[in-house]
Amino acid sequence: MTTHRTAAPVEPDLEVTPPKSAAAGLPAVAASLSMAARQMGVTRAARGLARLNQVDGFDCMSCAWPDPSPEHRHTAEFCESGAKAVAFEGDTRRAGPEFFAAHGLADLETRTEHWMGQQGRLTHPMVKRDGGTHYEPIGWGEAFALVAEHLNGLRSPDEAVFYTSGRTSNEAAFVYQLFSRAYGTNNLPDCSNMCHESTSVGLADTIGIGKGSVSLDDVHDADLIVISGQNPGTNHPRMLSALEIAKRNGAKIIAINPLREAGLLKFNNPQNLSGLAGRGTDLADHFLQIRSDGDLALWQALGHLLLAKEDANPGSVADREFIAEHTVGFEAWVAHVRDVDRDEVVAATGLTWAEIERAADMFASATKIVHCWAMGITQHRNAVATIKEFVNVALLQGMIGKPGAGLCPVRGHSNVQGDRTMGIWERSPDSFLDALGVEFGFEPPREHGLDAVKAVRALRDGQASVFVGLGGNFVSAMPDTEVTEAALRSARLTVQVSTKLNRSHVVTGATALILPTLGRTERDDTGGVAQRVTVEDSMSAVHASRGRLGPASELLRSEVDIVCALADATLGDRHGIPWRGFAQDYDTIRDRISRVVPGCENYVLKIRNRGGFTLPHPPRDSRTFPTTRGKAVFSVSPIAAVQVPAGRLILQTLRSHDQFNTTIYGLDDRYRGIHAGRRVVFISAADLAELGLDDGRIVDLVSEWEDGVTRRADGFRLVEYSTPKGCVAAYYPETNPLIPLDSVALESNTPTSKWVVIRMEPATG
Ligand SMILES: Nc1nc2c(c(=O)[nH]1)N[C@H]1C(S)=C(S)[C@@H](COP(=O)(O)OP(=O)(O)OC[C@H]3O[C@@H](n4cnc5c(=O)[nH]c(N)nc54)[C@H](O)[C@@H]3O)O[C@H]1N2
Ligand SMILES: Nc1nc2c(c(=O)[nH]1)N[C@H]1C(S)=C(S)[C@@H](COP(=O)(O)OP(=O)(O)OC[C@H]3O[C@@H](n4cnc5c(=O)[nH]c(N)nc54)[C@H](O)[C@@H]3O)O[C@H]1N2
Ligand SMILES: [Mo]
Repeated sequence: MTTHRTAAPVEPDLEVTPPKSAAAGLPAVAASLSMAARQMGVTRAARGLARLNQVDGFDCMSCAWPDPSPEHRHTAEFCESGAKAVAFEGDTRRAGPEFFAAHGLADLETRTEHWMGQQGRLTHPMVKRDGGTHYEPIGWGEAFALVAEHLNGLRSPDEAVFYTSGRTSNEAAFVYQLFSRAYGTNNLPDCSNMCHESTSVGLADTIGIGKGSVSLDDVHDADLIVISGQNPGTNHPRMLSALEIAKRNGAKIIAINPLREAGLLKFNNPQNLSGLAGRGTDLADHFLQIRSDGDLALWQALGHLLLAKEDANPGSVADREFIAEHTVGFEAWVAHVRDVDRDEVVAATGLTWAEIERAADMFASATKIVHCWAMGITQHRNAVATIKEFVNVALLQGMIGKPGAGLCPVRGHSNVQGDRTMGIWERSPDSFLDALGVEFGFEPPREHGLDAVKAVRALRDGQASVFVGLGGNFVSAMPDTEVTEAALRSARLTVQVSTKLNRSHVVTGATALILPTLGRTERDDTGGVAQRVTVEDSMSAVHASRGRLGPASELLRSEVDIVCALADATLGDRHGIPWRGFAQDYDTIRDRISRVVPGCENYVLKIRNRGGFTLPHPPRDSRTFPTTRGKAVFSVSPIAAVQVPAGRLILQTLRSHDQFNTTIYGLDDRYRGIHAGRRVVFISAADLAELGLDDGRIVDLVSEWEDGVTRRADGFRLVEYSTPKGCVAAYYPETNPLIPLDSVALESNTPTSKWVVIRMEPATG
């Protein structure tokens, strides 16, 4: 039996206070301004924040929540998280050649993500040569040639992996996927594979398009908003403003979550006086404190109860006309949910039947329902089935393609949805590849490429040997840290296009490159003209983004420029693609996008509109469902509750209030009452009693998996917290070593970051 173990840094100042029951308000304003001013200096911070999410400014990189229409924007259209993201990028410190001379890889390996993020912006292209102990400076030209030499030396293009994180602009994403396919591979994994892939799969199968069906106005106008598996107070704070408007318009909110997150309970809007004074808006009218992964059972029970109401009073709940005209599979679904076993539902959800009935009553009396969800749903083994169940209930009530109603998966990275639209997808459909081939005169590869999990396996097994990361922090974001790290170390070349130092620069292939890039806040004068880029938000709205701050170093190049230079060095004039021309004028890329990407016709002109344009979405626009059957599909899924062995707990891994994914801004989680530390496990009083453990005890976490490997993460402090019995929570990425690479969601292959079976042992350290 193998054991994987991670070291446990000590956190002597860790302090725990009671959790908060409201989000935002004055502390949020203070926190955002102080971090910005500290890292950027006061003037630069003021200039940066003033341009955030404004019509002629840059798009906030902290999440994909949409901006209000131009006439409804505040002068300060940002939140605490956005301000932190701007401050982190606007850092006045620099990690240049002297830094890397002073810190060899052996030293950097011992550092935390928090420390690495505090070393400042990357300024120079750097190389770690085969056998080298340090990164050293390298010229841009030599760096590009080095990548080209490796790529052109591979036996097959499929031995290269081109990863993308969701911050990349549409233009950079488009040329990147073009480069990968012109080179010869569909190996285009992205952060979506770890994030909303289950949504994309579940929605594409049932409504024919893997994107949400609402606009911001729909959220404002809904009379019931359901929020499943999401912590908006921390991860999408601007969503709270939309919820506040909806509440004022009379909406009710149901929140479904194992944790009573502050941002689901109450919002003190810092943009208005009553919010600042702490007299905020109550949010959830009904809170369902569900057990981990109980959602599939819950939604089948809701379907069951709604059908019973419909039987008792025909026409009161079901939208018969919609069902008849636009859907298939209704009868089979009805037969399935009629039989739902109450005891099974109660056991799987941990809720009382009365609580579920109350929720069903709220559904039955609502006429416009918006349903939002995020990682608490997508990162489970049964995620795709759960999302299909969301669709079933929405179809029953005809809640797709009508004002004030619809499905609202809330995306994470600010342009993760746009990247997918631009072809960052290991399984792009033939229609997209056909259009690409016609536009550029070559035959794109057709075989599906590697997703994120398969990419790690391919590297591990020696089937891939070059890894290029366009942003992100693949090593820390992926599960099974030890396996992922060994996989990356076995590569011949790893390349990271980045703004700041992270673990993926330290865990490298034999040769490694850091290619430093402009961030979204910075002026991009590539080709001697002021360039702008475009992005797409969670509601399919596309708009321009333009940075104004001076670049962190004169050596920085834009992502578009870097990708085009890599392609030019690797492919030269193979296929006659004008890489250099693309980098000189991004309008020439947009012109190509307009002919390849559906819905982007006249792209150059459309993005010049104030506020941009919205991509077509057939179910939303005309109740047309482009599935293989030509209609929306009801699906039947068995409730597959997993039995957890005695003494074991289900661990979910989530974000603190002071982090952006693997970027750790600070060591506090204000709303949950954690200060100066991150190695904590939230656990119920009932579990503490049953396990004979006390709040404050330090334990080691051990996960067990069918491969016989024991995975460990040591030294976590127990924190008694309101969470269902059997369900515990801890932060990512510290807990990623516990998640087996093969523990993935069915169909979407997304790592089950919210479902890890663990046991606890008294700390050994
Ligand atoms: N400030 C900040 N903003 C961010 C990010 C960030 O790290 N920091 N990350 C961005 C990215 S990439 C993403 S994807 C989003 C992530 O946004 P979220 O999805 O809000 O992020 P998580 O912290 O993973 O929170 C998951 C939530 O799901 C709940 N949950 C866990 N398991 C279950 C379950 O089985 N059922 C239900 N119903 N709920 C469950 C958890 O208690 C938690 O409240 O945020 C984006 N925005
Ligand atoms: N256990 C566990 N694991 C998870 C999750 C979880 O909930 N639990 N969530 C998953 C999710 S939802 C996601 S989306 C992934 C995130 O996976 P990634 O997107 O790969 O990771 P990030 O931490 O967002 O990447 C941060 C790095 O991006 C770089 N960067 C920042 N801005 C820019 C830019 O403008 N350009 C470029 N080129 N680089 C930039 C910086 O160097 C920074 O260090 O993690 C996943 N992993
Ligand atoms: Mo994400």
